[in-house]
This record gives sequence, C-alpha cells and structure tokens, in this order.
Amino acid sequence: MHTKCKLECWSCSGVKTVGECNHRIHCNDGEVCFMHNFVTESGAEEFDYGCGSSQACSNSAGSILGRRSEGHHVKCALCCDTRLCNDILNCSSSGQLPLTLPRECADLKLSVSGVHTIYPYGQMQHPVSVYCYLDSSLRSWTVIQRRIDGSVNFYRDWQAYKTGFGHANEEYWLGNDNIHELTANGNHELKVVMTDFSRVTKFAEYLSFHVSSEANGYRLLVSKYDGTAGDSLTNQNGYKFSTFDRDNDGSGSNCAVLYKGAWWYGGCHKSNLNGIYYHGHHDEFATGIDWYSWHGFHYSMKTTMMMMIRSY
Ligand SMILES: [Ca+2]
Repeated sequence: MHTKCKLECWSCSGVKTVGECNHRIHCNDGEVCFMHNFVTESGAEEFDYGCGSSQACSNSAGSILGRRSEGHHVKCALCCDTRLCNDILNCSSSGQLPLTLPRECADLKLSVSGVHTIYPYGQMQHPVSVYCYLDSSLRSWTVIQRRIDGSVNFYRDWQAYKTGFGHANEEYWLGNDNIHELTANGNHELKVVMTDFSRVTKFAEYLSFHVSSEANGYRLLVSKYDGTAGDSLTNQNGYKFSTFDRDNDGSGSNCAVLYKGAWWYGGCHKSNLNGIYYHGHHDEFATGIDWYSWHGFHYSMKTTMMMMIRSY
C-alpha cells in the first residue's frame, strides 16, 4: 500500500486544525505526511503535522518518530502516503492509507467548523473544497449552498450549477453532480439554516434528502420536515432542477428567468434560496432569497446555509 513518494506536507505543531497551518515542507525520500492528534493538559485537542518515515509508519504506527520543519521529532500516531494527506485523511491504525476517502464532512474528524477537502466520488482525482459545519452535537455537516453577503452571482446557467461555483470559505454552490453523488451514497438529511436582517436565525430540516442524476434533471426528493422556519421546500419535492437556460419546471413560463434564480421550480416556488441577494425587503415579487413560510415573497435572507449529512 505504501509507495515511495516525495511529498509536500503541512508542517505545524500544536494547532487546533490544519486550517491554522500555513507552512509546508518537502519530505525526504521515503517519508510521508503524518498527522498526530493529542490532548493537552488543559484538555484541548491539538494536532501536529509534518513528515515521517513511511517504513516506520507502516510497520509500527503509533510509536514512530516524525520530522517537523523545526527539526524536532514527535511521536506519530497516524500516517498516510499521499500528498497533503495530513490535511485531509485519517489513517487506519495500521498506518496505511484508508481504503475509502472522506466523501463528506461527516467522514472527517473535526473539532471546529471550516474549509476541508472531500471526495464525493470516493476518488483521489476528484477532490472538492467544501465548508464543513460542526453543530452543537458535534455532527459534521457538508454545506452545499451558502449565502453570506451577496459577493457571488448566483444567477448562472445549467453548467455552472452542474459543476458548482464560488468559494468554500465564502459564498458557493457545491455543484449538482457533487450533491447527487453524495446523496446517492446512503440516506441523507438536509438542513437549511437562515438568518434575517434582524439577526434572527431559523431552520428547516428534512430527514430525507436526495437529488437524482443529471440524466434525471437533478430531481429533488425531500420529506419529513422539522424546524422553526416553516416548510417551504416540500412544495418543490419531485421537481427537476431548472436554470435560465434549462427550463425543467412545472410551469408554462420559465421560472428561473421569472424569479432570477436556479431551483427545483414547480409552478413556480415557495423558496428561492439561489435568488437575488437583496438586503431584506424587495419590491419585485419572489425574486429574492425568499423562504415563503417565514418572511413571504418580498423579503430576502441575510445568510443561508444548506447542508447535508449521512443518516443512519
Ligand atoms: Ca416552464
């Protein structure tokens, strides 16, 4: 499993997350990236990252010495043999590369929310940068849509929504192919968290969430609502995704054009979270980031997060 590799690894000690680490080093021949997590005397979980001997790693994980850029040696509990694996992978106790890559945030062991790399297809060739949201129950949600400040244009075409756009640490759409791939892998829940301009936060949760393939128009299957914002998504259940250049809606008109968004429009919508970023009230009917059951069709949210997690 372990291959000879010359790698570039994160190199930090005592950080809370790899997101705090902004230093990399090149490993020597026969070294691999390692990640070592430990608990400090005060009880905080911290991480060391660096290079370590791959041979020692595969033979005696848990007790080998790794090398950090400072030249100090540390105990390495977890080793991997891929580039930047100390960023993204947890290894098996044998010190070998896990057979399965983290497909979604729930597969990562996180201590704080932040940007991470996942592999929705389970393939190294297809990494995706994503925002992982850790809730108060320490569940790691994969954020598929995020609006914060209107900095990213969401009035985009089919291809853009297919592949995704924006930035994981700002506003983005994860991409319908990725969302489909994730929901195709086990049962998933969807949670929509929204904040208005009075700083009130409400949510809508759906215990069942699935998005079909592109061949099926990324059809939405959502059910079992719970929450405080009211249910404005079940209305879109069973409809295909539509963009201004791909009218799959249940209306004689083009809903995406009419409502300046991209959504699972029926005829047309009770929610429009990819609509125009207004600052609260808007005069134009239903074109904002609207969630009808909370604020009606003339109020656009300040922030939204749509996120999903595998349920068992
Ligand atoms: Ca239509």
